[in-house]
Amino acid sequence: MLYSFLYPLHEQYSFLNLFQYITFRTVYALVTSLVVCWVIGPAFIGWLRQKQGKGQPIRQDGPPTHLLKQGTPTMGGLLILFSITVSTLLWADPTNPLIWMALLVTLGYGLIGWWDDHLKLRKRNSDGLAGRWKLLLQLLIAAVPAYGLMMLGTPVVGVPFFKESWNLGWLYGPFIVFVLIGASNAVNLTDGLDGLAVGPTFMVAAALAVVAYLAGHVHFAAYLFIPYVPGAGELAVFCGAMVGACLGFLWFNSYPAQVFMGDVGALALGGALGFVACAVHQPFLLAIAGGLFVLEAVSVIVQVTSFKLTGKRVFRMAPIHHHYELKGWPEPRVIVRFWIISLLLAVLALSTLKIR
Ligand code: 57M
Repeated sequence: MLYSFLYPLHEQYSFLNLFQYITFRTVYALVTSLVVCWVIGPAFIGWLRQKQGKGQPIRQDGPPTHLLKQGTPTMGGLLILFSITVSTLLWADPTNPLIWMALLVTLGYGLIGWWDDHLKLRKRNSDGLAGRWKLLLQLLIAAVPAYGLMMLGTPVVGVPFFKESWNLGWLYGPFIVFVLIGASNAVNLTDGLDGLAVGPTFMVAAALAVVAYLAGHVHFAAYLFIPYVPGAGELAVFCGAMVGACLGFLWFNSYPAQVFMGDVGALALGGALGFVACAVHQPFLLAIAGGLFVLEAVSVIVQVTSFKLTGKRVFRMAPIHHHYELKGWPEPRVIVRFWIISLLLAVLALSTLKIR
């Protein structure tokens, strides 16, 4: 919005020329969402705690250390979504359809998560929304940006380490839906320790901000042999807002957490990462940068499959972060070591832009 109102005045006030630069608006989108979290976070968390009473229902069959978390409020993801939305509307170009699709996915998946969290709190258990309804709603919401991206551009995706892109044709639509749902649920599964999901999320969002900027720049895209996506640069501003919101939430979610993000946050953030990756035509880069989320989801698939086929578990408990908890690693050690792996994967993902 500031771009639309202030940039046109740059002839009278030359410093407003800054607003044309995506890098400038990305940095201040990050600062804005971070400050919004700092300013309203304490009061909002106090309100959640007062409203939720016993807070997040803690499962009895989880790691014993988690029972100490009883009383921690959930749905802190509402703070993340509010700061992302305010900052994006302030700093991004509102005439760019990719921005509105990104907000649709983020807020739409957030709404699904809110309903799930609401049911858990109302029923005082960790069941929430039935898996089939959650999946159906995620699919219906994903279909809209999938159609939009199919209409906006060509169905090509970048392939790490190769100069050639793959043309998926009509398959790109269903592929986008798969990426959105997969990323959303992978982040959701990962959100099982204090800061474990929000840390890697800001790292992946920062990497995607760089990729979006490069993909939206005709010369950089040509130089790097990646698909040129007109208008993709604005998604760097959205990613900047995500990074700031995640850092701001981490301020309160770091161990020992004062608040959990809830499905309202986890599903939304995962959907947002999935959408940006597809919008810049680099979904495979997301699989690398978001490799921790992939690892967490795969650990569940392996565990459930093994148990169903052989009656034996591969891990002490899935997702894999619980396995290390039950091995005796203190929670902060699991969290920070997983962050280190996530940071390494984000950097490696960016390096693949040059290695091809
Ligand atoms: C999402 N939710 C956390 C919090 C957060 C199929 C199976 C793998 C599903 C999985 C599951 O239930 N996943 C749901 C993970 C929960 O966190 C809430 O949920 C939101 C995210 N969706 O924002 O509101 C608990 O995680 C802990 N937590 C923190 N700090 C945070 O910042 O400590 C969360 C955020 C919170 C809190 O304790 O209550 C969760 O873990 O449920 N199931 C599991 O993850 C369970 N694994 C399992 O059953 N494994 C089986 C089979 C099915 C694979 C096995 O290994 O044999 C574990 N989780 C729990 N108890 N809570 C183990 C049992």
